[in-house]
Amino acid sequence: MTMKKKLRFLLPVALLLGLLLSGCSTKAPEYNAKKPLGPQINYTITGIDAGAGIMATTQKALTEYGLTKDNWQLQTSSTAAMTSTLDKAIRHHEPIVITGWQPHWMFTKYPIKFLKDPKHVYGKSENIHTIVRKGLKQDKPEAYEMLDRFHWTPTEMSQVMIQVNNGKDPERAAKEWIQAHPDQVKSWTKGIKKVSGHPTLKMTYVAWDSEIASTNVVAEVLRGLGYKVTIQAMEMQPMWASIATNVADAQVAAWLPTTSAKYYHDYQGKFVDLGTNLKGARVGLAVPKYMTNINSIEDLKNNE
Ligand code: PBE
Repeated sequence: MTMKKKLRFLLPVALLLGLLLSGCSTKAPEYNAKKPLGPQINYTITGIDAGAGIMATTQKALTEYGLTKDNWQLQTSSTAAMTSTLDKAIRHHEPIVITGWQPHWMFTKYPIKFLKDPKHVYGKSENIHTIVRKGLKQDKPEAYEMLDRFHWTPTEMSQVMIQVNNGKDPERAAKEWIQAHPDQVKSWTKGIKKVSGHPTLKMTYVAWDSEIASTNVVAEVLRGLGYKVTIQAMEMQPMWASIATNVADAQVAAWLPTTSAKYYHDYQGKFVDLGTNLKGARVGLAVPKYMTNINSIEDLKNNE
């Protein structure tokens, strides 16, 4: 084939391919503040894993704000799937409503805002608690003392989370954070005797970014005290059960008083609550800031 002939053949093929491809990319329309929001997103809130407290609370919010009447629904997925859907929506300026919480890097990485919750369905304020098994104080007093003292700020937790989100191994990220914050770590361990013989200590957690960060930091500090610490990721219900049945020693993943309320009550009396390890967490619904006319959960309603 001559060059000319080749072109005569290839050009229509390329054109056809181009047409086909552009037809395939079903680009959703950009957010339109002048139109009702519901139909633009099929009345769907993008959620995370079914076991998360935020999912149960969001179901409750749908009922309490009268959104189920409009057929609003909550889609189950995972944190990773939700943040990648959010990423895509933001790149294309599309409307989206997600289940959001802080501390989390989604609020640093993306221009998003919490929706006001005038009925306080998600609670007024949320803290993270440390929960240990009964008898830990007698069996492993040094570990108990450290766990009791452990506390940090949302900013500090975010420092570890960002590193892990950037691809760093969580144990490495925890070690580096500990090295960079010797005074903070000293306040959790000062005066506690190192234990001998490498006694084991088991922590359980749910693999949310916040809990990956806190659990790894606490595990590393306890290793520094001489414990042979294992950490095991699981769903929320087995995590609470593991402490209640003495299979595990501690977890630092109890978002309270609202998000983990169900398990806190189900297992009441079968664990020891060591109180807050992080103050000022927040849970709710969130949208991109370019959705300027949507500022409260109430705004999802009645806007047709
Ligand atoms: N979260 C993060 C969890 C707790 C930690 C808000 C996704 C939840 O149970 O919903």
